[in-house]
Amino acid sequence: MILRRAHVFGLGVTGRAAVEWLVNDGWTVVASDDGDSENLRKSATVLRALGAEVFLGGHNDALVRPAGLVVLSPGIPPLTPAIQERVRQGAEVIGEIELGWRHSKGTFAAITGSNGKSTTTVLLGEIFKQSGRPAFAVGNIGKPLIEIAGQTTADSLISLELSSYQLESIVNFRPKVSALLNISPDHLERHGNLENYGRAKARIWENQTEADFLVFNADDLAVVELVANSRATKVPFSLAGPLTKGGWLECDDFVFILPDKQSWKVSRRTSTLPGRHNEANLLAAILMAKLVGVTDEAVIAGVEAFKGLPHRLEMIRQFEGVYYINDSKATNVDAGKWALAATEPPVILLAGGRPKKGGFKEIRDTISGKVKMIVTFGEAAPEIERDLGDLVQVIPTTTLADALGIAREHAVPGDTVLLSPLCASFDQFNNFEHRGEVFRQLVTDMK
Ligand code: UMA
Ligand code: ADP
Repeated sequence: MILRRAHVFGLGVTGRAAVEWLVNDGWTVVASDDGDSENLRKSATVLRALGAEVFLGGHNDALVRPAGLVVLSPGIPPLTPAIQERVRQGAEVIGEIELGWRHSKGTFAAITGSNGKSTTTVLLGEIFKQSGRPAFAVGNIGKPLIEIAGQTTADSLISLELSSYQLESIVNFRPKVSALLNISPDHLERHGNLENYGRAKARIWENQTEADFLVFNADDLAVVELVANSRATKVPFSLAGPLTKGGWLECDDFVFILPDKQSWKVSRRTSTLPGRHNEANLLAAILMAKLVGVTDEAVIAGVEAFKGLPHRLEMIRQFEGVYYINDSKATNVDAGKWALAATEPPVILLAGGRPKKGGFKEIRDTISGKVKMIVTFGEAAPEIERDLGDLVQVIPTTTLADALGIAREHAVPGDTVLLSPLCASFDQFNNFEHRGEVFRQLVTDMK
């Protein structure tokens, strides 16, 4: 018999939601976190009041408490020694997604990829909402699945964003429809190499059968290779040209042929989302909606209603003839490439932050002819200059405010100043939202 005792690792957004759910479900809960900040202490007080036992500053003290179930936060790698100790003790180790899945009802549409996940997840959530059925958009976008598990019913539609971290700790998770949008290098610090990263992403269809669907990007060779081994019914999408089935763009229409041979067209103009990359996101979301039986009317209403997320190619302001765009969510090189492709030249690119493994050379082709200057900030400044400095003028600065100041000095009417940092934000900001908010404020305050 599994002891009704659980150990939750990590007390961020995920851990807190998991502790709350477990306590309410009658479990005896111990929780631990390596950190010991003011915020964590506040969370610990709240969770202790609910009845959980909480340890900060390390996991070891919690390990002496018995636990049959371990629930991981996505940021904690499963090979962490304390978790391996729990495995040795005989505990079942699962991530919060698996916990949420086991205790939810309804139909799951799960989305992964290196870029476009949040946009596609929220867009699909909007379409689901228009269907009139109980609809949710959750997961890596910032809302743990377990938080809404208790509200789901058999007719619920759940749009779920999944990161490679979250997929590492699933067990039986099986969505009705999964989607792999693209694969480009990201999170190699955690996964070691691109192959392991791809393998983690591929777990999204691990438990699917032919009765389920896998929507995938047929233009992305790494994706095509990965999906070859899936048992699910495969439904491709492409921006490159017509397919025999799936979804593609033809002139100004999205065209769909579903596995049941049903075909359908939607005008590209139904959506105001900018750029080619968003056409891929639209194809994926519409296919997923159709595959779970959402009506054409609800799809169109959802696509029309969705105006994009903040920090993704978000136009902040036109000032003195110069456009200022916030794409703070571009935390890797591939996202920046697509952002540049969607932006009218000449562009002054603001890039920097904490660099990821792999360097910046991948963006060279997109820089040429489009970017008139790069202004760098944060830790990545020297690496960006090394990889791109021969192509275009690179001006190093320290902070985002400095970088914006320099960009403004050099911008002339018709230019676009694009914050698409190509890097993580953690050297100078709490997260990409914080970086984007700071940029928005700086731009809004310009006089
Ligand atoms: N911690 C440890 N030991 C460790 C690592 C972390 O104790 O070795 C503790 C930290 O001290 C912290 C807590 O774990 O208190 C944080 O847990 P977490 O990193 O899992 O973060 P959460 O707040 O639970 O947020 C997570 C996702 N974060 C990560 O995957 C890093 C959020 O995605 C997600 O929105 C949220 O769950 C809800 O599902 C963020 C993200 O950056 C936005 N994701 C990456 C991405 O999109 O690229 C994958
Ligand atoms: P994710 O949740 O995967 O990080 P987002 O929808 O938040 O994806 O978008 C992140 C960044 O990637 C944005 O800066 C955006 O410009 C870019 N982007 C969005 N969709 C795609 C796509 N399909 N392919 C490549 N880049 C994309």
